[in-house]
Amino acid sequence: MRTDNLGTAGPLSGATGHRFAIVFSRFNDAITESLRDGAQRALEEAGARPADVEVVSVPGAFELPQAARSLAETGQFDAIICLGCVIRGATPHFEYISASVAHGIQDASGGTGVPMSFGVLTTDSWEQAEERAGGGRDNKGFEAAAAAIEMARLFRRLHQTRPAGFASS
Ligand code: INI
Repeated sequence: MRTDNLGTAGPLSGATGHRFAIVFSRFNDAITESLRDGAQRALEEAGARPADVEVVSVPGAFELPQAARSLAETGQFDAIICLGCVIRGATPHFEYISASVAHGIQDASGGTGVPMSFGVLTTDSWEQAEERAGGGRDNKGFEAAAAAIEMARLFRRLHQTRPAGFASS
């Protein structure tokens, strides 16, 4: 079966009854606001209730892991969607910021046990960023939300499933 980038063939589903946080950075806001909109579209398509979606912003991508960890530690969210945009030409710190954001999000997720998806664009140019933040299903915010929904569902199932013969006390 042919699938799109999301690994799915039809509309998104399965978000109802889960709580999500979207954290997006305001640096390069024309791009990151489109990523946020893409993530919100995906959550809505998948049936998430608006009251179950918290949206917060941080100054730049570097701050994403700190906010994502803090959101996870509230215990209120089944998954966290992290969105940002780092453009190579715009900073000599491109490699540092990109790597620290990726590792920071991974550490925050591993440390808290709350799935976090990576919707941070790391591009060579503004044009490349725009291509990934359009109005379609290939918007990287949309894709990051789809991944978060899948992980939220998976984690709930795994945490509800006890191995055969597991003695409950
Ligand atoms: N933050 C971004 O999100 N994208 C960038 O391209 C960027 N550049 O070019 O520097 C950027 N810098 C800010 C950084 O993320 C922090 O907010 C800042 O260093 C304060 O901690």
